[in-house]
Amino acid sequence: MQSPLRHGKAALGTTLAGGALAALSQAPERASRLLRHRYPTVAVTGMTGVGKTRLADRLTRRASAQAGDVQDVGSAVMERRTRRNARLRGYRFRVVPGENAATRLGALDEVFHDEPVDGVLHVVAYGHATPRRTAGTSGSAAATREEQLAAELEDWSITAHRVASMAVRRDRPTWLVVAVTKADLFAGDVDAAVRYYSPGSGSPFGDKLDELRALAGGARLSIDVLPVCAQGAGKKSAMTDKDCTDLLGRLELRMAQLCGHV
Ligand SMILES: Nc1nc2c(ncn2[C@@H]2O[C@H](COP(=O)(O)OP(=O)(O)O)[C@@H](O)[C@H]2O)c(=O)[nH]1
Ligand SMILES: [Mg+2]
Repeated sequence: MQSPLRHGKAALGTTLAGGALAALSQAPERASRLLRHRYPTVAVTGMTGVGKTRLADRLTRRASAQAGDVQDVGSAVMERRTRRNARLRGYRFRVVPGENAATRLGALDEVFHDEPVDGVLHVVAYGHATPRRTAGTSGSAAATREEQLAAELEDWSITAHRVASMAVRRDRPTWLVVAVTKADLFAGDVDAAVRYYSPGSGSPFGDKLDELRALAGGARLSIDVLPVCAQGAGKKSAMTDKDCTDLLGRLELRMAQLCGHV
């Protein structure tokens, strides 16, 4: 072995360089951990027309298109929205395109596998999804509420599978919030709607959630079901603007708790 004294200078140089390199290579890792802590990523899932874009826009305080402007329903690209607050905390939302989009599978891969999100906001509308306007089709494509509920269930089966495999792969818990939106359209039925989407309720959707929890393991996955309304309640609605704002506030508070922001 060579004497450390004789090569003192060189050895010192190497140590310094090594230390600096190590610090540099750790920096992105640390920065991404900090970013994840302050700006957790949230996948916004759900079938086309349930109100994902509108809800993500409300949650990020982004001015949204006016009610009735449905050109965007069924957007084919993954929409990215970031919410920031004054304390440098917020969320990075990833709105996954609904079932008709060719880009859906890639988007699902991205949020549940390639860059796994911290939490999932799954949007449902109690059978009130707005039908997508398909070019070249005339007349109403209105599906019955039963058909819509069946479609929501089918859509959820696919997403639930992805959520389960993400949850079992990671060491920290995943959260899922089922956002039952468009509550203004069923203002008198909100409790029944929340029950329908709740684990242990015995409903078809509840059964799927029970399956998911069994697959993922209860401690790895938290599930909340919250009613919400992302659009000013109409004149005919039994729900006021204030009711909607309150519901949105409850959803925001719960998400902040789940992300450790409060
Ligand atoms: N009444 C009511 N309509 C809503 C609500 N949220 C969204 N919508 C409407 O539902 C349609 C679909 O919403 P959008 O966010 O584009 O759905 P997405 O396809 O899931 O992104 C749009 O016409 C919205 O104006 C809501 O809370 N209440
Ligand atoms: Mg959309």
